[in-house]
Amino acid sequence: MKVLLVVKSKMMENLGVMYLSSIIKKSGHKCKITDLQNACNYAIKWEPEIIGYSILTGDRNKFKILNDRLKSQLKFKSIVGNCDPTFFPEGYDWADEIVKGEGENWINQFLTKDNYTVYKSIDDIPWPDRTDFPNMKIRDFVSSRGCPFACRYCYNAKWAELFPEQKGVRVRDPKDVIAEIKSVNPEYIFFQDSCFGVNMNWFMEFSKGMKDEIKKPYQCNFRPEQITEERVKLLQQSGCIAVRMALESASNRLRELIGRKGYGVEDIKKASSLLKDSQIMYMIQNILQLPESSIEDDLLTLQLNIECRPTYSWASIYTPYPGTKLGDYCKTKGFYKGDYNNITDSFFDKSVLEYSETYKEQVYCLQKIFALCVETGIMPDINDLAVEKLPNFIHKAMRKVGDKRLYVGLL
Ligand code: B12
Ligand code: SF4
Repeated sequence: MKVLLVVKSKMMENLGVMYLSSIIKKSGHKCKITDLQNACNYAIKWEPEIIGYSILTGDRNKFKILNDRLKSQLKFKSIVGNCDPTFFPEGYDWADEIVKGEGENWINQFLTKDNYTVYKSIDDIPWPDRTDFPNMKIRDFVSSRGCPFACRYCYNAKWAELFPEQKGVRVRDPKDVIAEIKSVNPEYIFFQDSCFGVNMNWFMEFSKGMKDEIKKPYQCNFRPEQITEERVKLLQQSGCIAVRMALESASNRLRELIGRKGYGVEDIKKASSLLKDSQIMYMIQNILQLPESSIEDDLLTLQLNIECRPTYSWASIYTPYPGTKLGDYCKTKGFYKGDYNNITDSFFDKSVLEYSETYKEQVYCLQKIFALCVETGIMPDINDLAVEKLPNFIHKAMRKVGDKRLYVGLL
C-alpha cells in the first residue's frame, strides 16, 4: 500500500510523521511525507491508498479543504492524527479515521491487521525515517516522551490523563540516543524533548556519550530550576551551546495559576548567570496576557527578562488550546467563549480571551517589541503600546542605543 503523510510545513524535520514513516516502511508498505503546499499535486501523481494528516490546532480547516479537493479526484482513506484530533476530535467527521495519541501502534495494527508488532517501550520504536528531509543542517531528535511536570496550559498533563500508561516521562536508553545521532551525523542537534535530561544519572551517561562519540553542538529545553552548577558543567562538556528555558511569567500569582510553582524569580536569575558564566547561550520563553493578568504583569515579565540579559527572549500570547486544564478553566470562568475556530496557527496574534480591546492591542504591540526591548534594555511606557505609536518607539529605542554606543560612558 502507498501511504502519503501530510504536514503543514517541511521547513524543519517533523519527528511525529518521521516515526510513523519508519513503522509504515517496516510493515512492508510505501510511505512519503509531503507538505500542505505540495500535497495536492503529489497525491494526484502518486495515487496513495491512504493519506494521513498531522494536524496542530489552528490548521484543521486548511487540511479539510485539501481533503475535500482530493476526495473529489481520488479514492483513498483519510486519517487524522496529532494534538488537534487528539484533544478536539469534534468536527472531524470528514476524516475516515481519527487517531488519538501516539500513532506508531495504531498505524502498525491498521496496516498489518492480525500479524502486528506491539511497541511496548519507546526503546522498541524504530528510529525516525529521515529520507524525506534530505540535507537538513539542523537535525531533530527526542530522547524522551512526556514530561514529569503538569503545567496547566500545556497538553502534557491532559495527555497523561488520556493515556495513563504514558504518565510522566518515558526516557530512551542514552546509548540508543547516541547511536541514532551517530548514524545521522548531523551538523547541529536540536532535542525536541518537552523537558530534557530530567534524570541526573541518565544525563551523566548521555553527556559522556556526546563528549566522547558525537562532539557536535546541541540545543535543548530545560526548566529554570533544572539549571544547577552540576548540570551546567555537564552541558558545557557535552557540547550544549544553547538552552531554552521557560520563565512564562514574572508574576508569582500567575505562575501559580498556570501550574508553575516549582521556581521563582531568583531561580531564573541564578540560572541565567550560571549559563552566562559558562558561555552557554540561552533563550527565555514567556507567555503574555494569561488569564487573570494585566498589562502591568506583562511589563513585569519584560523587566525581569531585561535583568536576565538572555541571548534572545521569546514571547507568545496565551492561547487556550482545547483539552488543556487552563483552556477549560478559561471557559468555566468566562475568559474564553470556547469557539476554537478563532484560534489561528500562530500564538503571536491577538489574544482570543475576553479582554478589553485596549489591553489586547497593548499586548499585541508588546509581543512585537519584546525581544527588541530585551536586546536594548529599554522599557516601553504603557502609552507606547498602541499600533500607531510603535514605529516611533522603535525609532526612539534604536536612537538611544546609537547614542549609548557613540558617547561611550557619557550617557
Ligand atoms: C517541534 C515542535 C514544533 C515544530 C514542528 C511542529 C511539528 N508538527 O512537529 C514547529 C516549530 C513548526 C512548531 C510550531 C508550532 N507549535 Co509546536 N511543538 C513542537 C514540539 C516541541 C515537539 C514535537 C515533536 O517532535 N514531538 C515528538 C513526536 C514523536 O511526537 P508527536 O509530534 O506528538 O507525534 C506523534 C503523535 O502526535 C501522532 N501523530 C502525529 N501526526 C500524526 C499523523 C497521523 C496521520 C497519525 C495517525 C498520528 C500522528 O503520532 C506521532 C508518533 O507517536 C511539541 C511538544 C512535544 N514535545 O511534543 C510542540 C507542540 C506540538 N507545538 C505546539 C504549538 C502550540 C505550536 C504552535 C501553534 C506555536 C506557534 N508558533 O504559534 C506552532 C503551530 C504551527 C502549526 N499549527 O503548524 C503545541 C500543540 C498544541 C496544539 N493543541 O496543537 C505543542 C504540543 C507544545 C505544547 N506543549 O503545547 N512546533
Ligand atoms: S514543563 Fe514544559 S512540557 Fe512539561 S508540563 Fe510544563 S510546559 Fe509542558
